[in-house]
Amino acid sequence: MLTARARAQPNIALVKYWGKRDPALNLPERGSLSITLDTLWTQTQVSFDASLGVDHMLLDGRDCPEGLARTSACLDLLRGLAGSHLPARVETHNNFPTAAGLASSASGFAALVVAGSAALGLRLEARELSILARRASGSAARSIFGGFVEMRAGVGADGSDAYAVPVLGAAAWPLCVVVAVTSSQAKTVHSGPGMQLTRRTSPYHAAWLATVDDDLAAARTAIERRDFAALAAVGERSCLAMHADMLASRPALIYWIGATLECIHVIRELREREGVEAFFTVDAGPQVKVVCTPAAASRVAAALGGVVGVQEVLVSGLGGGAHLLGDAGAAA
Ligand code: 2P0
Repeated sequence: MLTARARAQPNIALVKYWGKRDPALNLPERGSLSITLDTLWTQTQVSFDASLGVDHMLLDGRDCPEGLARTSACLDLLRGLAGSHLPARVETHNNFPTAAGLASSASGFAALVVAGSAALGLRLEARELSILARRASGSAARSIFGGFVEMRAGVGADGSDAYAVPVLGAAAWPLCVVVAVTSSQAKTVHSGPGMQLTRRTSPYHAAWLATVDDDLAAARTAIERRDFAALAAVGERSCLAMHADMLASRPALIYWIGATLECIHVIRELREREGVEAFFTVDAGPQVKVVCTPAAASRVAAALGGVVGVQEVLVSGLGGGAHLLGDAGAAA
């Protein structure tokens, strides 16, 4: 039996990804920029074993038939590289609530690619791992790396230049992320189909895409200078422009609920009236993620916890990239 275990953390995009130029190869229309978290993680063990017959997947100890197709498709890429036809058993565990809207697909597929490739004896560079993770889920390409990470959209039709690169290590600017969980309902439109709907029908899509390159440049400069106010400005405007594009889809994609908007107002007020270094971002769901300095984290957590409709508040620092667990050491 060939087996390996890996751990990866979710990431939160500050300059957002919304739109695919090639859905089959999962190529993004534009780049994106994210921060990788630390205390929240997915841990995955992959065991290739001829006696299994077919692939199996367990999520938090339970059979997960709904996750099997994407998992097997990702393993097929690894098997193709290794010239293997062995079926696999995948056991994966998240230490955070899946309903927290923390892109468990990002940490999940990053951990799967790192563990699966190691189990098959493939010695892949971090860039190759990022490309393979991207094929499974666009945001997973970023969770291969820690700290501040930029996803490059690339221009090639084959996707060989569409991968993530590290921008700045987690310790070099140790920010915090406070997550306000406002709903535990499963999302109605998943990111993949949502992006396709927006690209096809939103009259604002070209305008959204036109913002991304300038926002990436502004975010890079803010990170280089450790300029929190500049990062806050770009982070909030990228999030809001993406949601404007989603809202203009036909039918409309409205991922927010009332508590989402209430959290946004609370964070803007904390910053504008009291000078608290914090800014919000929201993904394809109703949860609000607030990026702040470590000094502001308890203040932000208390403020979000006081919003009617907020069910849970999670706090994380920034962390490292996906890595192997056990004797094999770190992969990235
Ligand atoms: C992001 N999101 O940049 C954006 C913002 C959601 C909103 O990346 O179809 O689950 O698997 O490539 O990676 C979520 O998209 O999409 C996402 P697929 P994924 O974080």
